[in-house]
Amino acid sequence: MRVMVVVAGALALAACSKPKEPDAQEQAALANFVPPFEMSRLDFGGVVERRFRRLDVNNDDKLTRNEVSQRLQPRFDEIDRNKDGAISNEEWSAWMMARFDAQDINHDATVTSDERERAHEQQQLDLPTPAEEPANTVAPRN
Ligand SMILES: [Ca+2]
Ligand SMILES: [Ca+2]
Repeated sequence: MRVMVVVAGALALAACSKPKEPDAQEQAALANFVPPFEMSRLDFGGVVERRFRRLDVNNDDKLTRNEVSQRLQPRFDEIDRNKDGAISNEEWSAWMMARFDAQDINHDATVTSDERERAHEQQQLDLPTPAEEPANTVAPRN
């Protein structure tokens, strides 16, 4: 019965839609196709934690100026809220999660391709993604 309904639906659709060739615009869109991006706040929290661990080369649970990337150097003092010259895990998470929330325009705890694109246009910081900080890159510490 279910199959019948599906077949009938497909036939109805086929009857309605006129056959058409993909135009140039459509072909370009296909060629430039980027899979939709979606990152949950929870996933991002893990990414942020793993990046902290990776950047903290000397394992002292804080990031000093020489441990943060070139790109983050100008933001160092902003991230180091208590101005003690080092970024604690809490300061790091608070700042990174605030960046996430700033990009999550509709506040659904997910940053999507559209929101990311908007952030790029506004030249906001590129958020690290799970692909950049996969869960298996950091060996457990003793
Ligand atoms: Ca450190
Ligand atoms: Ca600090």
